[in-house]
Amino acid sequence: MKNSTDVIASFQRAGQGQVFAFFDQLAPDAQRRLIEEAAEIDLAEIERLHRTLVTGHGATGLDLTDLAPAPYEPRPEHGGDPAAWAQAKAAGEAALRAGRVAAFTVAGGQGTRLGYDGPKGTFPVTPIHGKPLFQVFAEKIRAAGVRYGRPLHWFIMTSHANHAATEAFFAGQGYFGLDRGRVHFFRQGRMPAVDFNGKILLESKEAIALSPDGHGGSLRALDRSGALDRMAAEGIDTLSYFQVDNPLVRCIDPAFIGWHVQRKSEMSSKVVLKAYAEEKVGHFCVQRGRRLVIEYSDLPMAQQRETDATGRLRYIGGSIAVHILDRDFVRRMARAPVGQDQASGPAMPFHRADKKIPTIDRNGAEVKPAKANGVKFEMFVFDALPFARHPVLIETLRQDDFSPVKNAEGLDSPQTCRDDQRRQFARWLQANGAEVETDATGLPAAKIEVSPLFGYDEDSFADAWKKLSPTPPVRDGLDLA
Ligand code: UD2
Repeated sequence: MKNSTDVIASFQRAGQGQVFAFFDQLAPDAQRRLIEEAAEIDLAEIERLHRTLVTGHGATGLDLTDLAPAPYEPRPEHGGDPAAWAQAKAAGEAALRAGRVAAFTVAGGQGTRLGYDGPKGTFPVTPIHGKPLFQVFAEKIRAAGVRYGRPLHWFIMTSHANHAATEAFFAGQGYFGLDRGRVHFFRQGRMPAVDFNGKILLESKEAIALSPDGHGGSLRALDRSGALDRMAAEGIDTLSYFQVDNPLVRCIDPAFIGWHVQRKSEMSSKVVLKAYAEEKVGHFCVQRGRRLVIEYSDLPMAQQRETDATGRLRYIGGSIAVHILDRDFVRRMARAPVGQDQASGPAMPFHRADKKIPTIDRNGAEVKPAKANGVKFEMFVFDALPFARHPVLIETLRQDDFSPVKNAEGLDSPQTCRDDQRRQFARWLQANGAEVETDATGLPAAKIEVSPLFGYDEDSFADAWKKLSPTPPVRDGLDLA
């Protein structure tokens, strides 16, 4: 543990002495914890963020000049070259057989919108069995390991709030049949909230108001936790990145991996065509030759609604937060100074969010603010894209890759996600000659669930289905374990 006198002195020098205002009243244990929390904080970074983001001009510090929609590789269905896609797939399969690829899930978020208490990855999602999100990914990763003859490593980023519960969940479920030695959990970093004068806020007399540093913090966390060293030792140079809330994702996608490795890309992303102008996804843009993602909340609505001569949205390429990252690129980004603006160098910017932050007043009494009283800082992983060499953007079909669970009801809810899984199972079955009755949206009448261990994408499904003799009828429901 760091020397408490030194830590306190450094805070006082930085004008942050208020963090220790009640230190003398605390029990030794609480003092130790507060010092540990304080020692996590990079005071120079907080000072810089306050100067640039809190008191700086412009709320976001974001440069929206010279923006244009980013070009991407269209799918063969939309005019892409089928031979190039086939070549990419073969290259990805070779990388998987060579053991160069690992899966990476960011699972540090709180799941607040869903109103679910517990790590989001433990939320049940499949239509018949209600398998939790983590199980769906675990089974896809396990099945891909079998298919390519190389069991995959899986890195999972948690937060301080859900780390222990996540680990306990996996242990309790026997790691869903994965080799325990190939599942790696690590915590993301935290950032303190500050008031509008840049003063670090206390949550209580003995705790700083700390919160997760955003999924962009995953790059630093991969480095700090030793995950990158482990990857290097295992001969892994390619990380397949996806979010915990999206069970439809092809978390191990040979074509995507292939585009990435063939082009020697440092970061690649999947593009989904936006369904409507206001859809809440990031936008792939190009700015003075660099690819970047502008979040829906940052791109002016007039621009989001712009159409071309054919009436199609101009900013049509949406980010569904599915990326491939090169190991050395992650290291480079993780070690670059952060918090500057994008133009000034290889640095991930922070984003500012004004929030109501529960805190205490000068006398130590609780304050539950009715309006925003401070600022939280978060990094977004897609902000690494402008710094990547040879970035590749490929189109994917929403139905194959994206149906997140975000809200308890309505859009992106457990119901819409279960329906999308059922539509996918029905399509796989129909593509292989099975008779499946569906409505106009492709939703099957029968209850269907396909375990990823049976088939986790159209290829693996087709191979497994062919081996069934006779193939089972679907009319009264189908449960392929
Ligand atoms: C994200 C993207 C959006 C779109 C959408 C697709 C941002 C800002 N926006 O929106 O453009 O791609 O996803 O679904 O990213 N997480 C952490 N640590 C954190 C914060 C988040 O691990 O500190 C994880 C979280 O567990 C989840 C993912 O990141 O897996 C996305 O987080 P979110 O729900 O805040 O993202 P959302 O829906 O605003």
